[in-house]
Amino acid sequence: MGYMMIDGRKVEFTDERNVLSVIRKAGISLPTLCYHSEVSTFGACRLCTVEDDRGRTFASCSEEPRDGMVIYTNTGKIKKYRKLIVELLLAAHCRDCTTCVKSGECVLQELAHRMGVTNVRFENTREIRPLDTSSPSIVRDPNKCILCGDCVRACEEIQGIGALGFAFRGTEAMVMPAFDKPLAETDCVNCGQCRVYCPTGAISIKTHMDEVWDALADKDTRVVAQIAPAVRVAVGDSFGLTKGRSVMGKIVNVLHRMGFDEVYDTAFSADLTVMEESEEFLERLEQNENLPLLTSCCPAWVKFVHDQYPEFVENISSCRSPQGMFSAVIKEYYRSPKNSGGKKTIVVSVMPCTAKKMEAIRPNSFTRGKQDTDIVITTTELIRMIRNSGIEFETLDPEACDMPFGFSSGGGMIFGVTGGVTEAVLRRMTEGHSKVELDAISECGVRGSEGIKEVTLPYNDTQLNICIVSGLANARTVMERVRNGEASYHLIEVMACRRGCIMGGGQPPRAGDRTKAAREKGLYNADNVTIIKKSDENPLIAPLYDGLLKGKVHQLLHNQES
Ligand code: HC1
Ligand code: SF4
Repeated sequence: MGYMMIDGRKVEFTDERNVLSVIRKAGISLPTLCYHSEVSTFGACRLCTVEDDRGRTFASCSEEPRDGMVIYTNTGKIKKYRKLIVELLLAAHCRDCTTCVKSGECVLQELAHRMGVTNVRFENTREIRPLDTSSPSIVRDPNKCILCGDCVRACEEIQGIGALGFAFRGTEAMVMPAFDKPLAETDCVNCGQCRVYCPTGAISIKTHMDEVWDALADKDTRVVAQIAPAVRVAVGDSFGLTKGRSVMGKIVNVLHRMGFDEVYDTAFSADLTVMEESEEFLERLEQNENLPLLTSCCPAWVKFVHDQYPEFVENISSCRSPQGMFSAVIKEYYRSPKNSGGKKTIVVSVMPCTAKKMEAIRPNSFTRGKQDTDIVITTTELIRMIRNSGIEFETLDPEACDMPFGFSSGGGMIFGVTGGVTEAVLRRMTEGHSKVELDAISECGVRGSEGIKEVTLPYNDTQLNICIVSGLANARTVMERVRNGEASYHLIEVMACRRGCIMGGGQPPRAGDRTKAAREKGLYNADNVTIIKKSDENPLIAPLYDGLLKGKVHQLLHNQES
């Protein structure tokens, strides 16, 4: 512990990793473009520069706090310096701000405003480069890149992929995939974390909002929505509502008003996933085959296994993800003329995830050779569509989902947070459903935001070893141990994004620790207030198996051989 003087006030520090963190703790929001507490410090943008009592200026992100330091954060010299940095960045940046997809959310735009940069004196001499639209999930616009390296470090350090890197030097420097390959031809898993970290419009979501509006405008089309668990806790704060609180009822209402014919909750099909995955898990345990079972809900993780650990492909659960199962069930239901009313059916899936756009077009997730999920939009696109519609979201009353698939258990809802799939599967595998039994599961180590969690618990006469992972760099650590025989598990749950889908690549970015915790709490609270917690006790599930799914379980709920 020590003390430093910041702008004339005494501030205590303990284990803060740099002066910048101490300054922020003191309630001063120093600007940064390249600093993120979860990745390594790059120190390139210099916007966090401060001055000490001897007139020395330095980047506060790269300096350790020392007892007795005297720091000034807003001297005239520093203000001028920061303004010049922003002006120079703007000079080398495409300035189509009014039409940029990131307009209103761009950190560079916000800083220009904050620093009072109203004029750029320098000409942009950088060559105009083509956009990379090869990925089904994200778009790279090199003309908007400010070389902060945030995407490079997110991809390398958090995801362990390294699909992006720096090329060339000096004024020629650029961020791009190796050999300037299109992103779709690299090991990119479409997770969108680079887009979450990118402060400008250089990496953005490949959007599909126009396709949804077109479908809604077509009178001969039935447009059905499914909404993923993690979406409901990441929309409210964009409309001034409490961070992290579930606004599922309002989302259902706004989609109905926009013209969706039916609105469903993907947590319903997460219940189906629990049924199928638990059965598959018990079968594999009994036959001692293809263990560890690797979860299959997260498409970025599934691609990661195919690309990096092909010898474990057989271990991946054959279950479709809840998105895939639901779309197949919806399409099957509306195939019957009685249900379709003579209209063609389009399924729109609202996801926190950019990789779900890739999953939707993966041929082994099709039914009878046809794509089931027609359009995937992310939470960010949903928010834009709500704004576009002009509907005052914050004033809407909640509405319930539609029938016949309108009820989900709490187990289905917690899929959106790391450990949720495992917890729901354990609930299914446990006989009772009393509070004592359910609390014992939630307290066995499945919950919490750590990137790697290990749980050991007795099941019949076996000790089950389960590993729960979020973040693909963590997944690599675990898979290396498994490959080398240093660790052995019966089940490995992986979500590619740290903390799970609540922090997916399609969620509104710039979520700080408070937002992350609030989203997590929001999903657990949604579970808390649901009477039925176990997927197998969802009253709509048994009739579905006895009816629409009869004889078609494999065809509709499992991936086809590819
Ligand atoms: Fe997820 Fe899933 S939890 S993958 O994180 O299994 O995207 O929310 O919809 O499909 O249910 C995402 C979230 C989501 C699926 C479910
Ligand atoms: Fe890397 Fe994910 Fe971005 Fe692809 S989408 S470049 S894997 S961070």
